Amino acid sequence: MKIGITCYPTYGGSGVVATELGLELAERGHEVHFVSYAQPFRLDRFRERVYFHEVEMDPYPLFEHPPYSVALAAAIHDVAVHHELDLVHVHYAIPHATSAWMAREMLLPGRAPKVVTTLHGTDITLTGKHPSLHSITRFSIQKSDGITAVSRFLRDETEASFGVNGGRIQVIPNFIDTQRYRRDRKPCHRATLAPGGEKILMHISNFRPVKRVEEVIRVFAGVRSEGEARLVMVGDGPDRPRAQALADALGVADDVLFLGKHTPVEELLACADLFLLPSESESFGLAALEAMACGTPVVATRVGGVPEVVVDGETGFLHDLDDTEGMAASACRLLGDDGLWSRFSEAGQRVAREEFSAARIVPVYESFYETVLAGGGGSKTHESE
Ligand code: GMT
Repeated sequence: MKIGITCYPTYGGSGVVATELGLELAERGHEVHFVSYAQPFRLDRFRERVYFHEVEMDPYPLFEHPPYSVALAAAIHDVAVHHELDLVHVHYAIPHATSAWMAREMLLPGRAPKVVTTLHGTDITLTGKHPSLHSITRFSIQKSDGITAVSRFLRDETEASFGVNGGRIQVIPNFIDTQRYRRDRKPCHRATLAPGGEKILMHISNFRPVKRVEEVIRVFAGVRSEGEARLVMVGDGPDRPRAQALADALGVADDVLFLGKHTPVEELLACADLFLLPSESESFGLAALEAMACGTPVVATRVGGVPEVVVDGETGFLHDLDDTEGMAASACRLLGDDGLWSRFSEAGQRVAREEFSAARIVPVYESFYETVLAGGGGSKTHESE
């Protein structure tokens, strides 16, 4: 197949999944064309059958807000024509599903690629719900030839918030390359991250409010009050200064390392003892899956699709949103009991391997594409009017 992929190229789960999917599809013999405003950050070296098309934007002074959605539609259209794409797979509904719909409308039905939209999370739970975007988000999702969501939670949310028939949405969970994400990676950075042999807690995110990075610091302060430990914060975003200030205020700043954006994350996760994810909302929690694959147990909030990934009491512990003390207690329990920790670590690796490996999930996308190309996928031309 010839497949176009559009995603956000920046640090974030949907871009990671889109890029890894594209690379896996290319490995399996498909021709893959990424279309975005910048090179996706994990598209870091030459691969056979993989192409990148940058969306051109003319910074004309009249454009206080340059029309990216339209430029993207034109770029998808042009790539579809020149490379005879069979299908365009967009990740994150806004504005990608809208741009793909416009590109498809520009072509005659026989020459237009099918459009598959994967819903990732905040496009449904946050940004798409805003009154200014709700109707166009709904319309664009409905107009897709195929729709997937990364968890059952997100499928149900899409049905509830946008009135999209859940039967039209195929749940395809996120996946992981279990050859890359594993415990026994060398070299190990433990000695650098925790020179005194302390236990290592880790958090990775884009430090946006939904991730509650201050809660990460509070949970760590609870753990630190019980014994020696270090917290490694990976990523960057608007709440980083707040988290740093709180670490100072709680007297734990010397044991908190803010690394900033860092890839590959697997070499850090493989030497962590615990992963903290106290998000307010999380459609899936790819970072938790990455941690599990690296044998790092997870302490997280019981929100959204997280229970579909982290098995409570087996690969991690889940808590209510404001249960800071409970999360700290669970962390201490895991860190203080080597036998328990090993069981959780092994279970996490097994679940990642058996349920979320690329080898298992990528063929599900391929067969979904085939269904959509054969006219399935449940496209309803006028359903949204
Ligand atoms: O919120 C983020 O971290 C970024 C966002 C994205 O779209 O890039 O993440 C969402 O998609 C990820 C990949 O499917 C999921 O693992 C995250 O749970 C989801 N984030 C939220 O739902 C808040």
